[in-house]
Amino acid sequence: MTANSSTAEIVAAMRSAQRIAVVAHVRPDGDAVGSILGLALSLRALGKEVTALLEDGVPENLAFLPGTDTVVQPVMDSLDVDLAIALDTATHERIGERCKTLLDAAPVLVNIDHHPTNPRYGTMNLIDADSPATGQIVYNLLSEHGLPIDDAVRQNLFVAISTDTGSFQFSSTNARTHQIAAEMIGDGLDTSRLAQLVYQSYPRRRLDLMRAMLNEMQFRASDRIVSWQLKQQLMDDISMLPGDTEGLIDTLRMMDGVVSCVIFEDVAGGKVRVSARSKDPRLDVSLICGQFGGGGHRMASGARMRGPIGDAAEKFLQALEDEVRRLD
Ligand SMILES: [Mn+2]
Repeated sequence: MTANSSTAEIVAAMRSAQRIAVVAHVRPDGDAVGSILGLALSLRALGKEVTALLEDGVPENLAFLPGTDTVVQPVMDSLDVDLAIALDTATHERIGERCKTLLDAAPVLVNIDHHPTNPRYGTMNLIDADSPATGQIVYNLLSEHGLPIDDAVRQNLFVAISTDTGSFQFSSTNARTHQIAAEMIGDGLDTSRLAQLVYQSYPRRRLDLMRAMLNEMQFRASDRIVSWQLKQQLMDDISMLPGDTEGLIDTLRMMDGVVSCVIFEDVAGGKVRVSARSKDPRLDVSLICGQFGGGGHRMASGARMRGPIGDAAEKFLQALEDEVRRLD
């Protein structure tokens, strides 16, 4: 596996470029949106022309973040840049088909990510699997090399870190994560306001989803596995929007004794999106997702399976149950 480029080399590439594109993965989450905007706003303050690209645009729940009005979807025919930077994106394909086509012409691709399975598809790579969020890698990069960090940059990177750590609760959270939050608060960031915007500003749809989930969730392996199937019918009934499900799975991990939770979701093309979490470090859900062509982190992974959703769920849960029983 190719080694990481030094952060100095990566910052030098950013400083010498004039036109830069930043991009993250399809179905962007808080870390994806916060990381591209935190970096984009800093580079714009340096005088760079930065295009922030997201195949699927910004989900409604993150639209409050500063700079989201500058994010564009890849509808143009071509994009002339000196440098492209992919953030939080575990495989090259996950930036999305149209984004990939547009950015294939970029002479240099910098790949900054924290997924351990990232195959280092960039010309330059900065993969830090010890960072709980890509936003933490970006903040370190900016602060170590004296790149501009203002309140708008902080808001984006704080939300990136907060969402990917489950509000600083997951085992991936480390001392540096809290140091960064402390630095940001010391510099005047209003984290309570951001927490309210991220975690206490859901639309009614979110609670409708949650109600359905609590009604329909299923337990197995002596209540150590809890799962839910989010079906197309419910999405239609409540007019669900992208982003409505972000973090929903964390409700399933609330119960004592649960070691793994899984949400299955109908997606386009008769496929089923699987999101799996582990609460026990001995249980590596990325291996189970790997059996179905997916991957991710040890404690948080995903996969895409062929539908129908009930069949996919049964296959996945059987494999998961086998692993959970091995913990005995
Ligand atoms: Mn992430």
